[in-house]
Amino acid sequence: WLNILYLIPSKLFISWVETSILPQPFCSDRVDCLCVQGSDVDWDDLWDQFEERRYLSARKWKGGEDPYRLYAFNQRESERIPSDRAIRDTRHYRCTTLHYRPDLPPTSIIITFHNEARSTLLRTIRSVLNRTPVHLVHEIILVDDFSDDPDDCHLLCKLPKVKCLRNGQREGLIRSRIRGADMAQAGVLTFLDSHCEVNKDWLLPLLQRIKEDPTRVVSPVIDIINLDTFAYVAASSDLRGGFDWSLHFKWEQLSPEQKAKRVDPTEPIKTPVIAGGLFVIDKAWFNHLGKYDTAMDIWGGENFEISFRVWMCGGSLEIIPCSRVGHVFRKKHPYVFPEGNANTYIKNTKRTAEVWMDEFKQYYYAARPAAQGRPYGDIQSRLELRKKLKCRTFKWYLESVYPELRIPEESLYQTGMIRQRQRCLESQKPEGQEFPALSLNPCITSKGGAAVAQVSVLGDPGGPCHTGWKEG
Ligand SMILES: [Mn+2]
Repeated sequence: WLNILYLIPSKLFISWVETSILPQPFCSDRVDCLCVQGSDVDWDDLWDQFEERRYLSARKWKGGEDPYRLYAFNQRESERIPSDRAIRDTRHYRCTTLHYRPDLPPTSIIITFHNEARSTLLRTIRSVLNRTPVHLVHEIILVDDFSDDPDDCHLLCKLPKVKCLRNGQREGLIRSRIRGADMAQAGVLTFLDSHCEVNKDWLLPLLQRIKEDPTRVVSPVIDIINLDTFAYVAASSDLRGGFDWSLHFKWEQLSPEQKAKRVDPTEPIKTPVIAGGLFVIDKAWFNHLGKYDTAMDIWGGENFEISFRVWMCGGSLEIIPCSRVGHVFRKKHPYVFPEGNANTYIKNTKRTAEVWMDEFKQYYYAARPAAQGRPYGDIQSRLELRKKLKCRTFKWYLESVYPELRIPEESLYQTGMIRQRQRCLESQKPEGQEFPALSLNPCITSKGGAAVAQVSVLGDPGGPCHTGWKEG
């Protein structure tokens, strides 16, 4: 009778599963939504069940509205482009000749978002499902950080491999990612933004580097999805992540010497910091290193913290030129920071400087005087973590990983007040304006120190130079 079982068409079996245990999303508490999916279900059937048009039309751009208003990219254009559009393979042609081991480990893909455009979020997921070998994606965990409409996320867990977690309050990127990571069942974590499109074979070279050495933390080359047209544009693969003393991230060209050393364009590029949106890390290594600093809010600065920690505590960071993922780079954040954008960035970077930068934090404060005297919470547990992991010093990091970062010469820097009799130069940021305005006001001194708005830095014009300001 075994033979008879073999004769039952598989399609028949699937139909039975569909109608019995499958898969109306279970979202009763309106918080988490874990769809029950049979393991043998045909992807095509799941796609058929997912009503894409209905999902997309519910929150569509309405004619006459500013298409940039909600997401700070062109929502209308995103909606015009199909969720499964083809994109150009932007890798170096040599990448197509590489072979990857057959025993690469599967990964849990974690995508966090807050009020993302449905068309953009869906395209991110669809690109992953279309361009990744099935057996390497254990699951796609969406973490909805308290978006206005819970259905943005919930409806998507009808899709193959997709699970949805919803925060009961706004937590920010950092705590949301930890929540996703803690839920993840695979041994490797892949963090993606919610406005990406992965390119051909993007995952294989990343997993291969981690399989060979799990202390590596690896990023793809991040191609550019144009925020106006959604055109997919190749980024240079001769870039790495760098920063200045104010902890402002920037892409840097490899130096001519570094370029000369690179005989093979498919070779990984060691990078001092990662941009932070997209990377792959071994789950046990992520946990061992202390995940993320959970006291950081919303967005920003966490990429420095994890980058310093990885390098100083025994790992390394790499950009893999044969892995390409497109990302919509925006000019501003589409969402509000409850504490204000600048305040949040200062708090997060200040925690990073205080825990990881040793005596070099003075250059951070010199470059970002507004950070002086700002509250930044308790860092005791992070200091203990650093001690427990026996991490190296920031001096070692500067010498071994980022010797190109110039240490400012003391003599070139002066911090203080610019004073004319009883009046001091003051920088104030008028409400709603991006740049601070200067004026002369009565000098303010509190507890022996100058008011932040009246501290100026005079320094070498090539170096970082910021003036503290007061939010108007
Ligand atoms: Mn992003």
